[in-house]
Amino acid sequence: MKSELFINGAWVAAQSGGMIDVIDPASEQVVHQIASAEAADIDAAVKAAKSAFDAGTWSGMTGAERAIVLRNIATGIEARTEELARLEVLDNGKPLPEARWDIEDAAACFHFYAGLSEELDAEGAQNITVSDDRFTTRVVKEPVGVVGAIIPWNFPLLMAAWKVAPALAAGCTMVLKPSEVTALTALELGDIAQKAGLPDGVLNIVTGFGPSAGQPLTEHPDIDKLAFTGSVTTGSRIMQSAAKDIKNLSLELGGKSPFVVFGDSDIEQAVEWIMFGIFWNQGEVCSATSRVLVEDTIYEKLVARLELEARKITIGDGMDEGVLLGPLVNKSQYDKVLGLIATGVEEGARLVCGGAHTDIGKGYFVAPTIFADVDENSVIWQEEIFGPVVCLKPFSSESEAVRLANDSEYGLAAAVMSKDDARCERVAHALRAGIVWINCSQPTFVEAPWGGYKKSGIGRELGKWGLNNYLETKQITRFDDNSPWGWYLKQAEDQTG
Ligand code: TXE
Repeated sequence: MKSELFINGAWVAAQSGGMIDVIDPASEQVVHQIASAEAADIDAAVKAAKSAFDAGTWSGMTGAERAIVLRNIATGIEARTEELARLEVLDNGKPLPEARWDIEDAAACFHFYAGLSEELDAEGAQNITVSDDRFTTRVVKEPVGVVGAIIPWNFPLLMAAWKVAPALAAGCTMVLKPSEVTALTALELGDIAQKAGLPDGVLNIVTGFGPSAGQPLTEHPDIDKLAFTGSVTTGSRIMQSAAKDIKNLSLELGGKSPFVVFGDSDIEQAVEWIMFGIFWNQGEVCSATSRVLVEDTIYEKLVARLELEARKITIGDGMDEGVLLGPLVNKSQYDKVLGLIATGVEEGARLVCGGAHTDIGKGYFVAPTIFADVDENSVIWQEEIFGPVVCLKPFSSESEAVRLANDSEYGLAAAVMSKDDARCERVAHALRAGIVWINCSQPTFVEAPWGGYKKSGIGRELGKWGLNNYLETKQITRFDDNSPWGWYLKQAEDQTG
């Protein structure tokens, strides 16, 4: 396991010598330590990224040349899938099969952006027609420069891939700051990238706390673009830092995504997608469908079926066979989720099942938790909980369902289920969210745009939209006529004559 900072192709200790404990959330034991970077380390990392960018060792390559390295990174990740998946479980707590999925998706992300990097070459300069035919104008795409990327703890390597792969494909250099809670696989990515042939200084990885490492990164004058995934509070703070130097910014923040289930739905299918939508990854998913609106004709039946299935979920150490729900990531997330469950009870919502899971005796385990009859103005209906807690509420008409679904400061994702295709389409358009799922919840594809409306963020990751995040658009206009332009001469003539 790596513990040092990866700066300019070398593994170095934090200048202050500070370290952060790595805690296994299933056992609550300290299993490792990682360096705690501060402003001086961040400065060194940004300088390395800027020198690499200015030298053009990466930004000056063709897309096809960069694609070779990106594919090497992808195969480097694939070759270490099992080891990386186990590190993810140790760090984050998620069940091993889900961790394997993350690692495979991270590798797929590098493969995908290798392809887009090659397409950038093919796209080349696009000629556009302008209104004066004596001029010709081309539009070219160029890397935005030095990127500062800050990521959270819920999908550690995958969130790194979502930022590193498109940024590198575009020709940017970067400093990546993983979450202090789950940095182990991001550090291994540095090793994999170096072995894949990535030039020194192109990708720098610094571990550290938000205020002491993240903040100086967001404020550094040599950073051209900030890419962040995390909470709204931190996203807002980062936006303020970015404002000072007018840094390019993309934000993927939280969600409180609705799932609208109409009365004509197959109840078994609805229960399965609702469960996946909220209990997958312990509910620590920005797009988790945590507010479920159910048509009153099937509401009680669905709540009962959901309870039955939720109680069957095997809870335990993510390393153990058959476990479907691991511990929450750390003590502070555990306390936050249990605090919100207590708030829900105080607010008068019906607690169908769930709460702290204490059978194991240690670890940050929360049982699948279902609240029914939740008031639309309550804290648990409006606030992101980020745990295995689902809130249900009945509705009696399509317009009421859409109004309730859209009554949120977030707008990341939403889902609708019905056998009536026309209704699904209508509702999908009416929902104010960046991602809408019909008759399912959560499928995510590297080819498709990902991001939210309202407080859920700015910009889109993944697909070609994700690449555009890291590209500047430049017009090059030339005057092709040999004769004088004549504008000044004409003005002078008009004035004198
Ligand atoms: O997030 P933070 P936290 C939500 C979720 C969760 C809550 C708090 O509701 O319960 O946020 O989690 C870095 N300048 N999401 O506190 O603070 C930090 O070091 C620069 C939703 O872990 O947003 C980490 O690398 N950086 C979310 C990253 O920001 C700072 C996923 C995320 O941490 C910083 C995670 C600062 N001042 C939590 N302060 C999603 N959208 O998926 C912190 N950081």
